[in-house]
Amino acid sequence: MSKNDLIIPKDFPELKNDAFLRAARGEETEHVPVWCMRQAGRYLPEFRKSREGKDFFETCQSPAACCELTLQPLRRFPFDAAIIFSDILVVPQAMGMDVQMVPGKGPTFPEPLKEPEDLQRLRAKVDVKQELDYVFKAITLTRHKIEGKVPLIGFTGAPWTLMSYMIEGGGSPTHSKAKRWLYRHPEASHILLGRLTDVIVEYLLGQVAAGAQALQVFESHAGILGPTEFKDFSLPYLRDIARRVKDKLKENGQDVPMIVFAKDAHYGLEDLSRSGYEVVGLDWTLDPRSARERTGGKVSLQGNMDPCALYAPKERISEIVKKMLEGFGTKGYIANLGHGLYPDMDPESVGAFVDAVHQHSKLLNKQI
Ligand code: 1CP
Repeated sequence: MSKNDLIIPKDFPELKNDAFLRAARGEETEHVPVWCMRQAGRYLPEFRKSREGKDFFETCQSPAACCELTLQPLRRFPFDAAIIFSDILVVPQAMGMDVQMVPGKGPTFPEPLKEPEDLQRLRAKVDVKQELDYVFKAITLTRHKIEGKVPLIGFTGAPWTLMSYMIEGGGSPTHSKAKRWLYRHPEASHILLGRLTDVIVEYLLGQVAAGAQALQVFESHAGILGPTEFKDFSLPYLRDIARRVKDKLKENGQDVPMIVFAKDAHYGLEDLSRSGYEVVGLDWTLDPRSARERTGGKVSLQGNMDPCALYAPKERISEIVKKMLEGFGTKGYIANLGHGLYPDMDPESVGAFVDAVHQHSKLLNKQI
């Protein structure tokens, strides 16, 4: 195979481990599949070495670098899925905003949106194929290089989460600038959320065309909204994304499972379970049994161990995992953390987590 063939999205190697895809569809699996949010991240020394001295978004724009970073955790741990290395903020960049990764500070927008007039600064028509082609190339290359070991997940930020970064200009404890828009400029907020939704739909479809086998939508800032604002400014767009992506894929005879992860949206769990996604991702504030009851077996669930439980000794990690598996049950369940791994976590603890999920779920399956 020549180098160029690796960026053509066809003739991908056959998938060997489909446990993640089957669990996403609610089917039985021999073991519960497991992956970790931020599994390609700074807790791995090889990740820090690859990233050393390189600009974050330049790395995101290099398909070869994204492929390498995506594959690194798979060389260490028997994860059942990989997530493409990228960032949610590539979407505001594609819409014409400048975003820089400032070491020690995180993502920064030098010129955030301040007032509704600033929407004029965004590109009127976003050529998703052209602007985000580097992500599509990274997905295609990785899909070839992963050699069918596990499925490759594509992702995006959800409209509200992206809107909040575009207005705040970076991370924020209160998101009060972005929430000010919701209360003061509801119409302009809906216009922005609608424009983000249009780009996101095209972006996700492009990721599937490039080779993504599942899609996760990160509504990381759901928890900053209350139930009323969530129903008004987040949920309709999450639904719209699932419906439009699924309709279009169906037209092409395709179907990929979609996961919605709305962090801290415990108030919206019932709504999320009816929002058109196969899987609902949960943060650690939800009890597994009650999450199953509240979602009525309609969707598969993903999550939700407290990431900080990885600071516990290995034996304790194993006990926590066992309890989590008993709570969720082993069918229609994908094990994960309730949020991303932190940079100071010990890779060995991540290995202990993955092994505990595989071991306990096989044992629990035998007891049924
Ligand atoms: O150089 C570095 O290592 C910087 C740290 C880092 C990494 C590893 C950032 C900066 N982004 C990423 C990669 C990334 N981001 C992935 C890919 C790989 C993987 O998960 O294994 C994914 C899925 C994301 C998604 C992402 N970026 C989210 C959603 C998930 C979540 O954490 O809730 C969010 C909110 C971001 C924004 C972002 N990017 C980076 C940081 C530090 C942040 C958070 C900033 C803040 O709000 O304070």
